[in-house]
Amino acid sequence: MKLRTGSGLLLLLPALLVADPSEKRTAWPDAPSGFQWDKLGPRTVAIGATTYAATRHVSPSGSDERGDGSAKSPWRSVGKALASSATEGRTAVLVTAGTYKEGTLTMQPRVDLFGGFEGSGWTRDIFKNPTVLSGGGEGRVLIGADDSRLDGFIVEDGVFRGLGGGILCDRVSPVLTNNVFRLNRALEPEDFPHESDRRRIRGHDGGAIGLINDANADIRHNLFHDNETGVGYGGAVSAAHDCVPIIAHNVFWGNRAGVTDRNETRSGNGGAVGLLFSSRAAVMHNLFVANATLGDADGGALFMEYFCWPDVQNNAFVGNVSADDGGGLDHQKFSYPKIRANLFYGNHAGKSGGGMHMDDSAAEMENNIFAYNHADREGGGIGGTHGWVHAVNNTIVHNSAGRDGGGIQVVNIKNPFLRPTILRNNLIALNKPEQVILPNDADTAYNIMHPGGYVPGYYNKNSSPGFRDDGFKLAIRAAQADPAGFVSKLSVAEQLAEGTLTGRIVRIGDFWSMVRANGVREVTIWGPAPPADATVLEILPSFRLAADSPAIDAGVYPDFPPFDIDNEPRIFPGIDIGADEYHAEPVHRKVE
Ligand SMILES: [Ca+2]
Ligand SMILES: [Ca+2]
Repeated sequence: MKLRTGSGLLLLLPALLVADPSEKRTAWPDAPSGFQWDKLGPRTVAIGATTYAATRHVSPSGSDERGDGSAKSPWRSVGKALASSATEGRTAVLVTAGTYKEGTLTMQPRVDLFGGFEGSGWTRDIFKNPTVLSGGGEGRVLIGADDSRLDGFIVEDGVFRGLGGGILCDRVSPVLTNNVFRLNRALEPEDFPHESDRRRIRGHDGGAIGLINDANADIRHNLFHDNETGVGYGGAVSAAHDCVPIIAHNVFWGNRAGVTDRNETRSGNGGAVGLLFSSRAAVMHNLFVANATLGDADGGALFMEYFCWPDVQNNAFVGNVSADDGGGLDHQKFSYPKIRANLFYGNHAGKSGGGMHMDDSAAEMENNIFAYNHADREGGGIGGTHGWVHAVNNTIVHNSAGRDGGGIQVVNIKNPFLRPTILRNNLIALNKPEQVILPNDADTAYNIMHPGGYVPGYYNKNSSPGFRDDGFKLAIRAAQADPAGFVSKLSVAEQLAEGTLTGRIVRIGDFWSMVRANGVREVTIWGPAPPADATVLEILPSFRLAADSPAIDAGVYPDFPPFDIDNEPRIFPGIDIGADEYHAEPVHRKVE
């Protein structure tokens, strides 16, 4: 087990304890709580000059033969800089705008690569100076190393018939920050048995990033879009065999798994991220939009199976699609995710679990909001087969299913050793065709279910939820896509209070997104250009409570999460039902 922490104390703990995500919080002392949507995606960061014993320079106008790696006489290739690092201390390699197609680059320990420079004054802006490492559609772009960093690059067109189309990390843990990973592909195995009637056959995982064997990469502030697996898990990122990565503050948009699984063997699970075999990621503060699984596979955005126990916290899963189960998230085969304070809006499953699904697996869920998710068969918000869930203080509203359980549908026939599902203090309302379908032994009490209180269980109330009326529509006057920032600026007719809409989930027809920022008559949303004929921008309700909501102070179950979805405190007695604790004045807890 490798450690990234600077804390000497942790080194004394047994390896098993260090692998627990709660230990990761200790190892990551600035791990933020509460939503942090203003910190999403790539940013231009300053480089600590004193950190480095040597600084090397690379530019398309430089020369590997005549240059010396100085600012005045840079090298031409990144490969030359990687081969010429200082013998002691760290080396920073500064790279100017341009496209570098050098075959597969192997990162080196103690060498940090920084893109986004211009070559006259060597100032940095990763959006103005796009610095592209290209696989040219012919090979993998990078191989990772320990104690190394890749920051401010565009990694594109890596195509490899194996694990990790963009970058492979086999038992190494680089820092990958502020990059764009796009159009990378892990191709299906040469001899993949398409004609087999077996399902879940191992393919090649990780369209952009493949982590394997204790690879504990730090993956933060990146943008992943349009990466794919042919047949394999994790259209953008995969982690298998005891990996403990941080996956935080990233945008995952339009990544797909299983795109060549033509006979639907269900072998490409996890449209954006796939975790396998005891991999316990911290998946936090990410935005997942429009990711998909094909080939009858599960987990439109995030999938895990075989003893994966990640922290899944403060993410937004929006408009993701699975061919089969779990439109937003699916956990299987004795995984045990802790799913806290996430938004699940508008995800779609071809079978069960529009927002989330479980299969032979269990989860702790608190402070999540599930809204507008749909399953073609059962479990519009949450679906489960042979699973268990402990769900406290969630808000599950306006979800729908083709058959049963508009809000929640969980069955368990074959795993009698899993405890009966437990629901407490949840606000489950306005789902169709009904709020919940649960086994008779499910333990439900002290929830609001509306309309139609669930009969088995005690003290479930049937009262209207009383949400704040904060959904509204804006008339779009003009739209301007900014491909470098992967956002679009929408001019709107109405006058807005500046800076009030960041993090709000929006919909333009079938196009889902999130607000990045807003001015008085302008809304910037994430993603590629919205539909050209769009006229209405729908700001969807936040499902926080109104001052007169019957959910306020109605929670009587004492084992509740001490903070709400916004990290505002809950104080017993008088806690509220659902994900939001009502405060007349919003409590802004500043986490330092
Ligand atoms: Ca209260
Ligand atoms: Ca609140």
